[in-house]
Amino acid sequence: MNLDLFEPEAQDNLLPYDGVVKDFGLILDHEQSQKYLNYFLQHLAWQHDEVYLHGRYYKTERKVVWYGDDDYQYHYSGMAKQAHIWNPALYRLKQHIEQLTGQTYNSCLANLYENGSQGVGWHSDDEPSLEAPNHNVVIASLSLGATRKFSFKHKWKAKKVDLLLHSGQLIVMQGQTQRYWKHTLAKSTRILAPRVNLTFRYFYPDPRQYCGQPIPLKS
Ligand SMILES: O=C(O)CCC(=O)C(=O)O
Repeated sequence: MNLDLFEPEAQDNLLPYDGVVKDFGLILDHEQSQKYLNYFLQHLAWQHDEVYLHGRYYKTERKVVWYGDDDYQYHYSGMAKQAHIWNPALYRLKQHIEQLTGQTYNSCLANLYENGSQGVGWHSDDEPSLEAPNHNVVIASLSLGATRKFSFKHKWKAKKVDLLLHSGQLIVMQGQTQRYWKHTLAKSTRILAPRVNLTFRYFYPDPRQYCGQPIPLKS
């Protein structure tokens, strides 16, 4: 796919304090977003996610897949996941997003919501493997497909920020965002179309290098 891409400027911080979320607006036009959506729906190795919460295993309705520079093992929600080596179209998008955001990403966690009955609950992406020594986690998040409501709530203060994420829109969560804020993708039965979300991240293959605690590996 050889797609021309816009060069948007990031807007000011969408959070009032304790973190930075930048909106780069639409980095793909409608036709480009639709092409990428259809391509990724068909060509990424989607699987239902598995999480271990409160002593029980659950399979999520949404599907996920993780790609990266290497076959990294990644841990979240009590489970170990294995990355696939980059899909070429995903890699090209990663390079473009690196140029736009001035950051480097070595992995991408992709999410597929078949329709509005699927979402993701309140959480923060604060695993040690994503944290640089200064706790700065940078996550570039590109939306493709159905417009969905994405919200932040502060972990300790009564503050909430709601956004609508449109097809082709890029936001970047950085600074102390994951430390102070949780985020969620709300469900809505009125939404019938699929949405793919690509979260480009920098993964630290040996988190023990950056924090004192070893992470127990699950078999
Ligand atoms: O689909 C989204 O926009 C959110 C995904 C998300 O919260 C995550 O991957 O941590």
